[in-house]
Amino acid sequence: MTTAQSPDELARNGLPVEAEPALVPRQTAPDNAEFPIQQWWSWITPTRLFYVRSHFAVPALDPASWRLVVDGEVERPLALSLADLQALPRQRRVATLECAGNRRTEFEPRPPGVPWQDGAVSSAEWEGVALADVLSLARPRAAAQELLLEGADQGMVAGGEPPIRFARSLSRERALHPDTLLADRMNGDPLPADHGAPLRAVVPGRYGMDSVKWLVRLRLLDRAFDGHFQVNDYRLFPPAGSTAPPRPIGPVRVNSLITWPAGGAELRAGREIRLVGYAWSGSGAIRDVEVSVDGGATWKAAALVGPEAPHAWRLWELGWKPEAPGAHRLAVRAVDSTGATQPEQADWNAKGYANNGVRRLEVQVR
Ligand SMILES: Nc1nc2c(c(=O)[nH]1)N[C@H]1C(S)=C(S)[C@@H](COP(=O)(O)O)O[C@H]1N2
Ligand SMILES: [Mo]
Repeated sequence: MTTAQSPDELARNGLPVEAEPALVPRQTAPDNAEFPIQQWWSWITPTRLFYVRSHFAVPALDPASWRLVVDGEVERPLALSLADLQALPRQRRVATLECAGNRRTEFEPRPPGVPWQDGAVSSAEWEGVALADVLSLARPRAAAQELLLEGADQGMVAGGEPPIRFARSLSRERALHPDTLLADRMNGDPLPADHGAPLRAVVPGRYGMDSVKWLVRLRLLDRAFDGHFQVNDYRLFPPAGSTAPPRPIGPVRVNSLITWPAGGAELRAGREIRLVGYAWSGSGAIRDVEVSVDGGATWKAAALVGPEAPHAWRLWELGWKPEAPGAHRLAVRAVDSTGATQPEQADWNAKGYANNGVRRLEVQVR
């Protein structure tokens, strides 16, 4: 069983791959880039290939003078240094992060926003401390309903002045969940600047925006946070002209992708290859992955391979020997342990979030 494949190993699979996979830029200043999902298949995404989604320029933070302020509805306001945090019990979790805008470009018509294809998703081993342990030092009051997480990064947003910081709130329950971390290490190394150094939140099961990077403040609130990134962004907005209220995005939806072959690949008739890919869900384990090589007429169960963890994606694979020359339409869909599966097409929404429609692509057999 192979769970990580270098370009050489992939080429032996009969599929053309780049020699040096690299992040795929989708926007510059600030830099936003995708994991090259057609070029790499492993449970843990190498840090240099982990997608980057930043609303503003990366803030320069000096780890020596950096402090994490904990205030608001607490008995004991705090300003913690990195050393203070590192003295708490250490935790490690493998968790997948997916940007809510992943697969936005597959919506028709295409909503505005970073033009993500399907690589705004990656997995890493995060190391740090439980957010609950940090909060218990500050002793939240009974009135505390939400936890506001503030990043040090700031900039202007449409329709607003002065510059604002990136900030998101979590329910009290989610903030105290034992799997919600404040991470200072990623894949065994100190957290890199792009991914939130010196400290970021990692909120498994939720879309990426809750995993606030460059954390500088945790503020307990006695009411619902109504800042820009909570109410003007990151909700499912109806089409223009509709009076329907925006809906919450909710947990990461069950989703799956085909790594190989890529759309447009040329395969040889009579030669067996392995179809491989990823499947994940924010609500439970992946129970099944089904693959079709005939446009969705028939489906076969793929094998789930490699390691598993409660908040991490699963690798899948399926052998296939294409016989008939011509175009073949491939499709993949996953089912999670709650029984949730992928819709033929996800509901269109004005900002293009949470697209988990059945993934389809076409390959040529010669
Ligand atoms: N401070 C801050 N935190 C942030 C963001 C940001 O712009 N600023 N982007 C969020 C979004 S939308 C996503 S998808 C994830 C991406 O994390 P990554 O860049 O490590 O992949 O970070 C989240 N945390
Ligand atoms: Mo995101």
